[in-house]
Amino acid sequence: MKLYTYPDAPSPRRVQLFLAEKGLDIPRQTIDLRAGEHLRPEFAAINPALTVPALVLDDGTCLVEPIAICDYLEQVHPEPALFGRSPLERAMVLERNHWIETNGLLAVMEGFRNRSKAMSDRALTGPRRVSQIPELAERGVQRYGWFLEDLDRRLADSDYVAGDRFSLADITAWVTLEFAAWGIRTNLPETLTSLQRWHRQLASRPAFARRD
Ligand SMILES: N[C@@H](CCC(=O)N[C@@H](CS)C(=O)NCC(=O)O)C(=O)O
Repeated sequence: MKLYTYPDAPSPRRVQLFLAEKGLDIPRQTIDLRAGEHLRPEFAAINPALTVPALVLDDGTCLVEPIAICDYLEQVHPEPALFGRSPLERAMVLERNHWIETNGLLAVMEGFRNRSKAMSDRALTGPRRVSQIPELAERGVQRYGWFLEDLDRRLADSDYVAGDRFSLADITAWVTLEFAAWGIRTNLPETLTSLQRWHRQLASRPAFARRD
């Protein structure tokens, strides 16, 4: 197994936090996105979508969606369980995770990729040139604000994003907040106290305290 990654970018960071929480260390190679290494033919031969993470299995299969990579690792290494421990818990983790991806991660991505100078003809990942839409950047930032308010309300009723147990959904939410801090320069408002409490709780976990 080998993981192609770039630790500073949100999607690979999700997988790396998942691995750290599992206590797994698998061989990895950094693909420097800033240097454009993901656009080179050598990496296109591994992942034609030109994105990281990419997990190449021993039989040559390549998984490129964080949810699929994490699910595979969960099946192969079930402990500690990060997708819940019952059918209902698993459904809640997947439900919340999808909600965070759609309303949080995607909103930040729209905000970042549609206004960053470095992304001027790369508003979407992949091999095609895609122009920026400034209005989409604005809407992404607005949508992220709504996401934070909604997440804060949800966290008023539970310790973690998908209930009383730490899960993949917490990793996705944490990475979304990190991405927003540098990607659209939006930090967590002091007024969102449940979110602040959750954030302190996660920051004390060893996997979250270090960067690798
Ligand atoms: N479908 C994957 C896409 C992964 C993705 O977009 N990765 C970004 C880094 S976070 C990337 O490789 N970007 C390359 C680029 O900007 O061209 C996901 O939803 O996570």
